[in-house]
Amino acid sequence: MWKLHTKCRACGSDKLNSVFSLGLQPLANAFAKPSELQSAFYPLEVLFCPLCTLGQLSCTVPPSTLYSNYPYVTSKSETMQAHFESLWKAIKSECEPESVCEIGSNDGDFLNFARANGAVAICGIDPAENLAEEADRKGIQTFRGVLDQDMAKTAFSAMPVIDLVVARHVFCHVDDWQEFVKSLEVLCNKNTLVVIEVPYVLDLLKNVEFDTIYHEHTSYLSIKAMQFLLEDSPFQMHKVIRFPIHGGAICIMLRHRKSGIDPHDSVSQMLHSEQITEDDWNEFGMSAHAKIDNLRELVLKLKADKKSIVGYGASAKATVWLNSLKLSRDQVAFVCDSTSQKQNRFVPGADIPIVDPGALTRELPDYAICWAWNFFREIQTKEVLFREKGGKWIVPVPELKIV
Ligand code: DWN
Repeated sequence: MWKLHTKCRACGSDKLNSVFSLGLQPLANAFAKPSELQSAFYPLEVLFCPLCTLGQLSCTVPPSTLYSNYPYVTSKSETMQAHFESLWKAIKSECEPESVCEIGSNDGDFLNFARANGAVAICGIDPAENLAEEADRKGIQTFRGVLDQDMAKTAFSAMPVIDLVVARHVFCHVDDWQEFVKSLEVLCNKNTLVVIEVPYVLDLLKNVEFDTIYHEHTSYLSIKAMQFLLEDSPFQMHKVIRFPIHGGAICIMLRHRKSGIDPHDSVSQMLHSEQITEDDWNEFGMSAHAKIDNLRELVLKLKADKKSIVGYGASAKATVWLNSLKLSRDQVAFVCDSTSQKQNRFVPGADIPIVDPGALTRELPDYAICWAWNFFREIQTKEVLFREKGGKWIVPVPELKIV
C-alpha cells in the first residue's frame, strides 16, 4: 500500500503546501503484457516546503512495488556515454577512485565504465533482481535491495575501504533521507568522496519538465534542501556541478566534515543564487497544464486531418504524458522503444502497444512524438530515414515544436 507524507523529507517541517497535481496516475514504469493486469493508480501530487524549498510527493509507493522487476535500463546511448566521461572527469579532479560502490547500480553500466577507467574494486546496490542479474553477467557484485543501514553494513563488510560512493538518479527516489545519510556514514571513511546526481529542480521549473514527475521521484532537489538535510550530519557539500543530462541534472559532491578539505566556491555560489518560491511552483503547474492542453489540441487536430501519429521512446515521461493527455491507440498507434523489456507490452494506464524502433520506418507515420526528448538529437540522427520519407517529429519539451 502507499503512504501519505505530512512532513518534509529534508527538514521535517509539517508546513507543506500542495503546488501541483496530475490526479491519479499509474506507475510510470509498470509496463504490462497484454495478459497482465495494468498498474494501479496512485495520487501524483507535489508538496512544497517553504522552509527548505524542497518539492516532494505527497504519496509514497513502496520500493518493492516500484522496483522488484524494473524495466528501466541505464541508457546505452552515445549521449549517456559522453555524460559518463564528463562525470568521471569531475570525479578524477577530486580523487583517484580505486574502490567504488554505486547505490542504485541498475545493470552495472556505470560501474563497468568505472572499472574500464581504473577502478579495481567495484560493487553495486540495487533492488531490481532482473537488473542485478544483468550486472552479475558483467562480473559486478550487486547486493540486492535498497540502501539502508543494514545494506550498508553488508556492502562495507565486502568493501571496507571505499574511495567513491556514487548515487546517480537514485537519491531522487529515496523516501527516508535520514536513513540514507546514516547509511552513508556506515559506508564512508573520512576520505570517501560521495557523488549524488539527480535532476535539478531549477531545470524542471524553467523547462516545465512536468513529465519527470512520477511516483519513483519522491523529491525534486534544491541545494537549499540538501543543506538542511546535511546540517547535523558528518557530511557537507563539497562541490556542485550542473550537467545537461536527463533535461538538466545537478551533481552534488559530499565530503566528510573530518576530511579537512574545504568546500568549493560553487556551493556558496549556488546556495546564494538559488531562489525557489511557492509562486514558481504554482506558475510551473499552470504552464504544465497549458502544455498538456496544447499538445492534446494539436494531436486531435492532426487526427481530424486524417494524419497518423506514433510515439518514440517508451520513457517514464511517455507514461506521464499519455495519461495526462488521456490519449489512446486511436490517436497514438504505438510507441517505439529499443528496450527489449518494454517491447510487446503496453504503456501503463493506456492501451498503446510498445514495439521495436524498426516500426517507425516500416510504418512511416506522418508524425512521431518524441517522448525521449532528452535524447532527441541522437534519435533524430538515428532515424534520419523517417524524416527523409516525409515524417515529422513532434517534440513536447522544452517548447512544443514540429521539426
Ligand atoms: O530517474 C530515472 C531516469 C533517469 O530514467 C528513472 N526513474 C526512469 C528513467 O526515466 P525515463 O524512462 O524517462 O528515462 P529515459 O532514459 O529518458 O528513457 C528513454 C527511453 O527511450 C528508454 O526507454 C529508451 C528509449 N530510447 C530509444 O528507444 N531509442 C532511447 C534512445 C536514446 C534511443 O535511441
